[in-house]
Amino acid sequence: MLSLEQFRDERLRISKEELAYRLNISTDKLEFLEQNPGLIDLSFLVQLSQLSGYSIDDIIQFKPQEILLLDVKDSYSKWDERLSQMKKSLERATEIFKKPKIAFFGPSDAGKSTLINSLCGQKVLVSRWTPLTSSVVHLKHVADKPKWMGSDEVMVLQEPSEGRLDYDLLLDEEYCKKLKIDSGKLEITRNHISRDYKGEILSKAHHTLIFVDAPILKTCDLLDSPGYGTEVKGDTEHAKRLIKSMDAMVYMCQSNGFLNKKEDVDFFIKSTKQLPNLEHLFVVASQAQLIGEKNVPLIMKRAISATINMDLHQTWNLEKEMFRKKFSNRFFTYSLESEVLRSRFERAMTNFLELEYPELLSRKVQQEVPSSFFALLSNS
Ligand SMILES: Nc1nc2c(ncn2[C@@H]2O[C@H](COP(=O)(O)OP(=O)(O)OP(=O)(O)O)[C@@H](O)[C@H]2O)c(=O)[nH]1
Ligand SMILES: [Mg+2]
Repeated sequence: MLSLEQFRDERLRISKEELAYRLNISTDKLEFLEQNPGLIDLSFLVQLSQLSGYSIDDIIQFKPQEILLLDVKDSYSKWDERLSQMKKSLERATEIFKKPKIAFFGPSDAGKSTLINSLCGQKVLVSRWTPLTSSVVHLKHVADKPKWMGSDEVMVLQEPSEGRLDYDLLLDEEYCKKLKIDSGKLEITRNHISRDYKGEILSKAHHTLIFVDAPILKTCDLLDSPGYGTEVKGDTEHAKRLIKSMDAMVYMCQSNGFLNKKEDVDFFIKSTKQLPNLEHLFVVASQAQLIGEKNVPLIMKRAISATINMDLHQTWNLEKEMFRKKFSNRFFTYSLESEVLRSRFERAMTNFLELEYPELLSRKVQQEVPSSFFALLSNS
């Protein structure tokens, strides 16, 4: 049916009033005909044809323009979802992919600070006979230093008044500024991490962060602890606090008294139990030059049987024999003087840092972040 109104709008492109004027009829009449096209007569059509230049056929067969639609699929909303999934996966993977925190424990004078210095290839920590280290000292690679620390190399923190220090917030500006008691160049550590010659603790420091340019720190954080079992109760407390936050542990005890005191065995067992994985344990008989190479098997055998009797195998759900084998493999010696006495430890530590730990993390990422990026990126 003829749609006069659309014909006027789309073909003639003139207003109702103008067409009415040209047809010499009233606007009301035209409006009436537009609304009732069945009442349009032939003479009206002839008049309209003359006026518009369109044939009557054209006018009658006029079809209003349809509004077309190009049906395009929305390929963006699926990307919104994929990108937010990728963001979540990336956040989780970043959380998992953290360098291990390797904590050093052991009685005073075991040689913890000395070993950390030799792993770093520089004398970052003070070491000497008599109880020395007085706060947890946390070595991180210089590239990990947050910009807001400026040219400072060291940040000394107090424990929060409530709860424990949160290791995940150690580089957070607001968190650190609340707990900071000092910061500056490496020299300031003298005032905070060591006792004086009378054994007095000089500072309220609980945790001292030092940023050092040492290759090993690209693969891990190293945490020195005060020797436990000193007269100072705080020292043992520092050590206990650290145990809860570590990923791997180096337990050190002098070779000439290697795990032969009840106090050492007790501390060793308690702290070892916190480890998620037996392969993250290094038990080191230090200053092994004091006993000599030929006595190593003897002290190892004695230390292993002193510690293995305590049902430790249950901690890692291992059958007793398998546990004995794996556990015995975690015992090492160390000596500054003798390459033979330190090479097995150095190889195991290198292997742990270069291969074992990164592989463990990548397995964890694959388990916990199942939708791999490549699957998310594929266009299907
Ligand atoms: N000759 C020799 N001396 C060592 C070796 N390891 C440690 N020492 C010495 O043992 C003493 C104690 O070493 P530290 O590294 O201070 O011991 P620590 O375990 O950090 O002691 P605290 O901080 O008191 O808990 C220092 O005089 C070191 O030089 C070693 O392999 N060979
Ligand atoms: Mg020390």
